[in-house]
Amino acid sequence: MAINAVVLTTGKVLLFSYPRRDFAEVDYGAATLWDPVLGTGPDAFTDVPPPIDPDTGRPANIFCAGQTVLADGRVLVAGGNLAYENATNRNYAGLTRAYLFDPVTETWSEQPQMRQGRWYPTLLRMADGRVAVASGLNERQDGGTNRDLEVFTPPAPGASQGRFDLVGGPDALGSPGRPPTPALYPHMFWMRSGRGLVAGPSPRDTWFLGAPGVDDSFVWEDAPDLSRRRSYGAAVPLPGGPQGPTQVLQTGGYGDDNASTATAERFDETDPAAGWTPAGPLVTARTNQNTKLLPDGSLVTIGGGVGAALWTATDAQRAVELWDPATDRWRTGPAQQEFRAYHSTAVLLPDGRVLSAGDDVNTSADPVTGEPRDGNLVDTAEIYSPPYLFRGPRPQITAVPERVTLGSTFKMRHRVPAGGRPVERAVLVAPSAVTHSVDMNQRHVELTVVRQAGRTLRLQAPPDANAAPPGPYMLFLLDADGVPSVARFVEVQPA
Ligand SMILES: [Cu+2]
Repeated sequence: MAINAVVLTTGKVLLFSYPRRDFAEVDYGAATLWDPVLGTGPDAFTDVPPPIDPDTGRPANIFCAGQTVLADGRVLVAGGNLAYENATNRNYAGLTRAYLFDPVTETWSEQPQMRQGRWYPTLLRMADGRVAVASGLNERQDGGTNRDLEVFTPPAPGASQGRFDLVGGPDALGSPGRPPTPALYPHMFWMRSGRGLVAGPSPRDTWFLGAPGVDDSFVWEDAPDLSRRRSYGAAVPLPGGPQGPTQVLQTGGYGDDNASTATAERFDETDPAAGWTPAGPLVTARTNQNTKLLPDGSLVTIGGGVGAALWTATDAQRAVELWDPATDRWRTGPAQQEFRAYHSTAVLLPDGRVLSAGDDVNTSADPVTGEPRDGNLVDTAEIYSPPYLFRGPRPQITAVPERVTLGSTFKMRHRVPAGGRPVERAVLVAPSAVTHSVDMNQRHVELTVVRQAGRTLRLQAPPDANAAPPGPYMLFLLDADGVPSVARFVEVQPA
C-alpha cells in the first residue's frame, strides 16, 4: 500500500498504490490514511479510495503517479497506471488523469487531464506555487516517455479546479535545441537561485528550468552532467541555511552494469564550473533507498537493494545509514526487520521519527515466525527513531503562528522540560511526498533566531519564495544537543 507516501498538514500520512500485487485481478488504485497519533493498529488507518475512473468504473489506478504538496496543503497526484504489460505488449502505459487530495475534508477532486499519459513522472512545486510536471510513460503503451513539460496552476482558494498548461509547445523536451527528455522519475529541485534543477538519474538529465510562463516562454540552461547513471538512486537538496539550498547530493543507484553503487556526488549551483564532485560514499551500495533530511540537518538513508534486480536486497541493506554534515561521512545505524527495496518509501514524521514502509514484493523472512515468504501481497511498515530522540528531554513548542509571511519576523513560545538543554535552533522541513526514492517535496530551511527572551523566541522567516516556496512546513526547535521538538505545521505565505 505504501508505494507513494505523503505527509499531510494534519500530521497523517497518505499512502497509495494498488490494493494487492495481483494485476490481473486488481487493476485499480487504493489509498489509505495513517494517523500516527492513533498508533499502529487497524484503527489508525482509514481508507480513502481514489475517485472512480469513468473509463474503468473502478478507483483510479494512481500507483506510481507523481505527487507533491501544494501551497494550500492540498496534494496534487498526477498520472499513474493506464495499462500493465501483457502477453502481447511488454510496455506499461501512463494515466492522463490528475487529482487533488484535501487533507482537511479527506476527499479527492478530479482535475483537468494532462495532454499525454504519465507513469513515473516528477512534480516540482515552484516558488510561485505552480507545479512543473515532467517525464513518465505516455498513454500509448509504446514504451515512449512523455516529452511535454506541463505546469499545473492550483485552484484559487475555495475552488476545486486547477489547470495544466503546456510549456514550450508539444514535445518540448528532447527536441533539437531543447533539454533532454528526463528518464522516469527525474530528480527535480527548486534552488536558491530561483531555478528548477533537473539532476538525473541519467547523466545528461541535467538542466536548469527557468520559472516558466506558458507556451513559448520556456527558459532553460544546460547544467553539468552527472558522473554516472544513478537509476533509482537517491537525490537530496542539502540544507543551505536560511537562504535555501544551493547543493544537491546524489547517492547510490545503479548504472549500465546493473549493480548498485555506494558512490555519492554533489553539485553546488554557486560553483557550476566544479560540476558534480565526489562526496562521502555510502557504507553499503544501494538502489531504491530512501534518503531523508532530518531536522538537525543530517540525513538518514533507509533500505534499498542490490541494483537492477529491483526487489532483491541483502542483510547489509537492512542497516540504516546516517550522514553527518560536518564530516560528509556516512556511518551504519540499526537494521530494519524487513528488506525494503523497489516500491518502498520513507517519510519524516512531525514527531521526528521516520516511517519506513512498502516494498510490495517483500522477499524477507517473516520477522515473527522466521518463515520464508515470497512476499507477494505482504506489506509492512516500521518506524525508525534517530539518535537525537535518545539524548534527553525534548524542547516543547507551546505556541506558534499558523501562518508566517516570507521576509517577516515572528514570535513563538516554547518550554524546556526539567533536565533539557536550551533551544538553539529553529528549522523548517517540508513534508515528504515520495515514491521510488524520489521525494518531490523535500527541503530543509534554517530559521535565524533573532532574539530569545525566556520562553519567547523571535525568528526570521525565510527571505523569499526561492529560499522556501510558499506552503506548509514542519517547524522544529532544536536544543544545544540537537534534540528536536515535535514539529508544528506552519504555512509559509508569500510577502
Ligand atoms: Cu513503480
